Amino acid sequence: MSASEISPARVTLDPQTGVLRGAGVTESVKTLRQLAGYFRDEAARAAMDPETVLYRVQSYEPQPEGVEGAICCATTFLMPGRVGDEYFMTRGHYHAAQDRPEMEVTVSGEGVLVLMDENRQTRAEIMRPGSVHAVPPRTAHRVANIGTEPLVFVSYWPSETGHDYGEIVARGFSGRVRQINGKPALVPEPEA
Ligand code: PAN
Ligand code: ZN
Repeated sequence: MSASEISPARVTLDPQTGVLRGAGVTESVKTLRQLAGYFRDEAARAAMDPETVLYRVQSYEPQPEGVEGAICCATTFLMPGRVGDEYFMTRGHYHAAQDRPEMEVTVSGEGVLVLMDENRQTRAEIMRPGSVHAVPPRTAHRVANIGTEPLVFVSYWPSETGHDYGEIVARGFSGRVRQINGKPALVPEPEA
């Protein structure tokens, strides 16, 4: 029997920082300019520096988006801050293949995962280092940073999933994470 080579991983995820490195890792950045219309107080957003970086995402997708055959992962680095009383947050989305779930694992920082089902019922879970969150099928998900340092978390989803941002652009979430009397709260948002 001849020994075959044991090869190193082509991609690494630093467990301390969440940084993904290696062949096929891509990175994207979202600034305040790109989140026009997402926050409750659009005037406050428009008055801030549009080049303010809200979050960066490093992704490792072994198959292209929408093509089955892999599990993808991505680290999101979400900065601390607020637009008015609303904490910095990701855009949020449903999955295009609606029956596909997701998992979030928090690396560092303090956040809130907002989950909205297809009946627009919204609930939220606290994200802390080590917390693991199952996002069920047919559930829109968004993350808010309620802390003072970057919130870092890793997401896992099947490659065939695809992302659907349209419904959130059109109708938003039915609850927003806002600072009320100095503390974060999930506040119901009446539809316009
Ligand atoms: C995450 C998100 C990431 C950025 O990787 O894509 O946190 O949020 P938005 O995509 O909503 O801007 C994920 O949910 N992947 O499916
Ligand atoms: Zn997702």
